[in-house]
Amino acid sequence: MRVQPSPEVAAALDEGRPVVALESTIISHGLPRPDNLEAAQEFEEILRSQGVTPATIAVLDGELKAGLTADELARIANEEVPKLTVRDLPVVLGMAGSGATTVAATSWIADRAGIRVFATGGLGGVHRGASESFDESADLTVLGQVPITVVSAGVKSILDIPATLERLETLGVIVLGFRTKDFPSFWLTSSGYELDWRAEDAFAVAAVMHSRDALGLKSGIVVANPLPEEKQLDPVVHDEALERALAEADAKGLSGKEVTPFLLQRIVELTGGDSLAVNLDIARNNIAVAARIAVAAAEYP
Ligand code: PSU
Ligand code: MN
Repeated sequence: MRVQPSPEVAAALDEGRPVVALESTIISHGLPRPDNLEAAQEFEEILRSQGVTPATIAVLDGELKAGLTADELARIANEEVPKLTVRDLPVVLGMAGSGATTVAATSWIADRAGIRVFATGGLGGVHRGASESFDESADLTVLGQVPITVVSAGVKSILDIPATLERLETLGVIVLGFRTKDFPSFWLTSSGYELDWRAEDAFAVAAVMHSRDALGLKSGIVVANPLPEEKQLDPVVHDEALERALAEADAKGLSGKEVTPFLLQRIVELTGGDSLAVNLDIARNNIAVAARIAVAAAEYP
């Protein structure tokens, strides 16, 4: 099954120009309407302004898309589409259906299209209580298998952060703090958990990508890129909203795909929209760093 790159993405890949993949679940499930469409357009614009071609990834009418038209982007933002991880792809393609791709599915499709760098907000990970529920995002296992570089602000504090870091280690995923050894927790600059490695700039990340390839490893690289402290969510507001949202998810007995979107939406409501503004800043910040990494990787000797 071939990926259908847009003409713009196909030309950039052919000419060896930098391309950055963007996921679509953040548009369909991660951000509320109508801000989501505007955000999706802005994300692409940030890349273009740095001379990088955006490739927003989704499945539309049974085709794997890398690079969407304006109408296609609007479909992802406005239609009720399912959230797709890798195991859903054969099913949706077999039924000629459509859907938005998670970090896992976006990584898989981007790699098949020949795209090496991907920007998102936060990764999925090990949920709290996973030793009972077994709820661990397929983002982790897929990043152990796909040589993509994904820039994220760590994982959300809705997850079990130390367990997520342990699983990334087991799965062989390379984790680099971007100018820090302090793993971020999405809305907050620091999770308090220390990483083994930091990269000082985009060229350092490109050098790691190069040596990963030279070693014949297929593992992904997570570039953990924190927001500056002055832009983080107020930690007191954060802790209160988080506690309530987690208790509500528990009381509702949510499971599977529903858990992450429910928690994200409730935290936006409980913080009076503050978490949403921070979420958008995080995505912008990660996209800007991903652009620099894609440029460095394209120029790497
Ligand atoms: N984290 C965010 N925003 C999101 C998601 C995660 O900050 O929108 C989405 C991503 O698409 C991620 C997915 O890949 O949730 C993980 O879902 P699950 O936990 O069901 O695997
Ligand atoms: Mn899950």
